[in-house]
Amino acid sequence: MSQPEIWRACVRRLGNDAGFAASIAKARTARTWLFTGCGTSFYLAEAAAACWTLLTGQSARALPCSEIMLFHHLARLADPNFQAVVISRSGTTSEAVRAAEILKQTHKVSTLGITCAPHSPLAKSCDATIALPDADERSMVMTRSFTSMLLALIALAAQIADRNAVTRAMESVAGGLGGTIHAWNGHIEKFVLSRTFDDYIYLAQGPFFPIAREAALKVTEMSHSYAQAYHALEFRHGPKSIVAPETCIVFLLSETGMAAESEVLLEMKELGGTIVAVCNHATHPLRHASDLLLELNCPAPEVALLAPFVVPAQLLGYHTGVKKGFNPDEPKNLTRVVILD
Ligand code: F1P
Repeated sequence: MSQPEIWRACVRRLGNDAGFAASIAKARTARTWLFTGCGTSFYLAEAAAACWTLLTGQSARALPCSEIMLFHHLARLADPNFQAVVISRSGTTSEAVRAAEILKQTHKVSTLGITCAPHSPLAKSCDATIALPDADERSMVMTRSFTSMLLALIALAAQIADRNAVTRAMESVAGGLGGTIHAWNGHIEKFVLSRTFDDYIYLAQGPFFPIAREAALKVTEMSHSYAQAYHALEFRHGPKSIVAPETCIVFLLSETGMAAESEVLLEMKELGGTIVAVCNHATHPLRHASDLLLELNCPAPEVALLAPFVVPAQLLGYHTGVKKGFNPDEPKNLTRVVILD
């Protein structure tokens, strides 16, 4: 619930952040980007890579840190003007620190760290680091740390690409979420208490697909439920066989793909699924077909919507976990950081 003000604080802090300034200078010469992290931070890497390409036109991709450790030839790290971004809330995840060291020492790749822990092993390993300590959370589960680090990377891409409308949007999405998060929380709590689901499906396209993957992970971590993410139009090609009233199907609707994604939504409603629609501006068919409609109504470029669009999943996971008698902040089998021997 603190995300609106934390986003404002983090975006304002970037203006005086030495790591941010160093990253802008570095980024002006880079041509190929690799974003990497683990778990939630890997999905953050995927979302950041998509935004990077959309905003700067440069080649950007994402890999889990483990792939840099185990299959670094597949990662094509020898491209000229190569820049790596290593993402880790704790800055101590073994795979993230090892990946940063392999990139820098073995492959001589320039490394930028993004973390909520300024004095962490990751910060020590990288050439430059953007640290957002205000965004850290006590919970084992990443919520505001995910969205704040994502917004910081979108702000960096916008600076490099001189996309001032996106830079300005960082404040407006904080205001947009601030104006609706309490209503969303109430609607989602009521929705969760009035229904029981066997399965949770998140559907999205383009830069929203990594957000769907993070959303599914939130529901799994916080409520010990099985959740999956697919590209919206891919869902027709087999996975839709699972659809039933006990299937909660959440659409994270882009503006670019709204028409095609809405067709899938209407088809899944016809199949009897329970439909949740997350969008910026709803159409009449969406209002009619959705069992729960969460509309942001924020005048912002599409890439600035990624952070607020993950918040409904955080709230759905939280209320579902509480309803099932779990502590959403301490998921079963999970530790706050994965440390390997
Ligand atoms: C990465 C991570 C989290 C996960 C859990 C264990 O942490 O895998 O994504 O939710 O907390 O650690 P970090 O490298 O971003 O600190």
